[in-house]
Amino acid sequence: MKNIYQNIIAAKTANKKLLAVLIDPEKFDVKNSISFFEKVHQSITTHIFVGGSTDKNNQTESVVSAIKKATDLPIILFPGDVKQITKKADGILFLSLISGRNPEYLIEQQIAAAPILKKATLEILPTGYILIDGGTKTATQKVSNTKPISQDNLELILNTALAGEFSGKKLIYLEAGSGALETVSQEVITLVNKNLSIPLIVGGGIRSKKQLDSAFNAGADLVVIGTAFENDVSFFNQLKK
Ligand code: 1GP
Repeated sequence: MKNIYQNIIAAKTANKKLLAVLIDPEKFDVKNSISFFEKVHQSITTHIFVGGSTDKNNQTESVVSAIKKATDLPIILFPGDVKQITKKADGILFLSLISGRNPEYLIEQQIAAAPILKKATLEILPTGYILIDGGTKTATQKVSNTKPISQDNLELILNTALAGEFSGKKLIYLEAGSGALETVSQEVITLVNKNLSIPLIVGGGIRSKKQLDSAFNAGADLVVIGTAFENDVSFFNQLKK
């Protein structure tokens, strides 16, 4: 499957909002994938993201294969590191953690990934990844050993996002971190959306339809939800097509 980015742009132009379900390979039970995807398909979900801060048992590839059998939705890798790359997915968020100052996640992992991606047919989606303080120390913060930007520091968030766009990123991802206590605020989303022309992904701590709508209304083009579906698969019932 190609044209993932073109489809995101087309949706943004048409003001059609997108929802990605984030599947963490360490937590996903492949035995339940068919019933899980029955729920997904009845909901407004448009994309499947696969990834986590860690994948200790190298399960990403087998999980992606199982997901592929269960859905035709685009499967996009959201990797915590280079080991989580598998050519079996459709695309990859080629992330740079631009809110951080750790060279490992700014460029080192990307260099290690380059020869693998050169040989794969994954659609590469260059993404400026911005970690925002969600009120708790999340796995992203721990693993990347970087500090999130405070929600109050609007100027730094905006300038970081703009620097991402100007350096050629095709997407900006505002991330409060998986399981965040506070989601990225409407104020932050509105400001970044107003000033950027590339699509905006928002995720971290979204657990209700109200929070999802509020992120969309503020200007998120694509929202990512993981934990809420892991905790309670019936959440899909509130997000029916
Ligand atoms: C984390 O943005 C994603 O990388 C999703 O976060 O698990 O809190 O939904 P949640």
